[in-house]
Amino acid sequence: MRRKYYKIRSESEDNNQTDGSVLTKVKPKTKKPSLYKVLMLNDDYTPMEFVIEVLEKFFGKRQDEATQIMLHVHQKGIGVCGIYTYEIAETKAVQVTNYARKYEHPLQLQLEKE
Ligand code: TYC
Repeated sequence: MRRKYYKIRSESEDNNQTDGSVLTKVKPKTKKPSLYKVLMLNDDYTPMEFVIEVLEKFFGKRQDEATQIMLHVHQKGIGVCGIYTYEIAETKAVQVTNYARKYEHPLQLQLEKE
């Protein structure tokens, strides 16, 4: 949850409250960046062990988490590896794709805006 901040203005700046002061909503100057899901797609050829390794290496998952995500993707066809800002999500997808191709696996990833 984002907090709203209020600036207390003097009577000379505006007039509203009985004591002469005024509460003015202050707009946050920064915007939260949009987030993107990195999705992993199932295929018939990439070894399960390789997918688990990728989830550990590139997405910082522990072995038990990585195994769960891999099995979810294997059974449902698609699953979330992580959620990041665009640049990071894109970089991870490219790095994993390159790593998979190096070992000649057809593993595919997609980005989806949250
Ligand atoms: N379906 C693959 C197999 O049976 C395993 C796999 C899981 C592949 C997840 C890709 O994103 C994937 N070897």
